[in-house]
Amino acid sequence: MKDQINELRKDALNSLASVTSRLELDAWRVRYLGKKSCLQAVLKGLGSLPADERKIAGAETNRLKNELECLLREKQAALEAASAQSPGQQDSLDITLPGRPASLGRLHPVTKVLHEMGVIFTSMGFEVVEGPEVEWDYYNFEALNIPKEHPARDSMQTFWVDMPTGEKGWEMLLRTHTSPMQIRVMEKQTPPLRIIVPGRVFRYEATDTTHIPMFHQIEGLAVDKGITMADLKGTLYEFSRRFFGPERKVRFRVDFFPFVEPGVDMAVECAVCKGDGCRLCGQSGWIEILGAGMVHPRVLEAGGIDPEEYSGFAFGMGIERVPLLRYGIDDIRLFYSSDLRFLRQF
Ligand code: 2NM
Repeated sequence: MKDQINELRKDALNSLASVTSRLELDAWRVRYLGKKSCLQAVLKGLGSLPADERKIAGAETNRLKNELECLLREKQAALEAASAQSPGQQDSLDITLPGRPASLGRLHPVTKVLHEMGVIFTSMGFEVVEGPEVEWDYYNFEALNIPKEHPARDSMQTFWVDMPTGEKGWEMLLRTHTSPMQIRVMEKQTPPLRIIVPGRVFRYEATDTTHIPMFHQIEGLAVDKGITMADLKGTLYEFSRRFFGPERKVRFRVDFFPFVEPGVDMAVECAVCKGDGCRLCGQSGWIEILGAGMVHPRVLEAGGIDPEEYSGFAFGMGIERVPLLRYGIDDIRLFYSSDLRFLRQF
C-alpha cells in the first residue's frame, strides 16, 4: 500500500512538472484529485485492509491528498503570475473576441469642398497649383494692381512679417488671397494656361460668427489668345451646375476688383427659399459665392504676358462660405474649434 502511494506521488509530481497552462492543470487535477482519480481508488481500497494497516494507509493517503492540493494551488498561482507578465500567452488571450473598432479620422468639411471643386475644375482642363503662404508685398498687392496707396489695401487687413533686413520694397506678409501664385505662374509659363490655386489665406480681423483670421480660397485663372467674358460665364455656369446642381439659377452682376476689368460677382439662387427671400440670403433670394472678371492688362503685364496678344479671365471664392451655406452652419468658428461633435457630422 505504501509503495502504491509513493508511486502515485512520484507520478503526480512528474506529470505536474510538465504542466504549462491552466487547461493542462485542470486535466491534471481531474486525473490526480478528481472523483475517478487513482487517489480515490486507493481510498476506496482501504476498506478491505486489516484495521491497523487501514489506519496507517488512510493517514498516508490523506497526506498525499493535502500535498497534491497544495501543489495545485501553487501551480495555479504560478501560471496566473506568468500570464499576467506576458498577456500574449495562449490561454490568457481569447482570439475569438471581436476586436475594438479602430477610430478612423475623416476629411475636414473644408478639405472635402476643396477636393470636390478640384475634381470639377481639373475635368475642365485646369491644373491645381499651390504657392507660399508667406509672400512678398509685390506679389500679394503690387503686381495685382494694388499699389501702396490703393484703398483696397484697407479692406485687406494684413499680417505683416518682420524681415531681418527691413529693406524698403521687400516687405513680407501672410498672403491675403491666393492670387500671388497666379502672378508667379504667369511669370514662369507661357499661355495657354489654366490653373486653380486652392489654399489658406490670412486677414488681420477680429473674430466673430462670420470672420476668422485664417480661411481658405480657391482662385482660377485662364489665359490664352481670344479669351472672352463668354468663356468666363461658360466655365462658371458649368461649375455651378456640377457643384450646386442643374436646377440652381446663376446671376452675374458688375462688381469691382482691382485686378480685373470688367469685374463681376456671381450669385446662385438661395437653396432655402428658392429665390423668394429669407433670413439666410438677406431677403434677396440670391447668395453671392464668387468674384471674377477679365484679368486687368496691368496684371497680365506684371506676369510678363502681352495684353495686346493675350487675354484671360480669373475668379476667386472663399471656401468656408460654401459648407456654411450648404449645411446651414451659423458660426464659422466651428470649423476650427476641433470639436469632434461638430466635425463628425460631415
Ligand atoms: C477674385 C475676384 C476676381 C483673381 C484675379 C487673379 C489674377 F491673379 F489672375 F489676377 N487671381 N484671382 C480674382 C478675380 C479673384 O476673388 C474674389
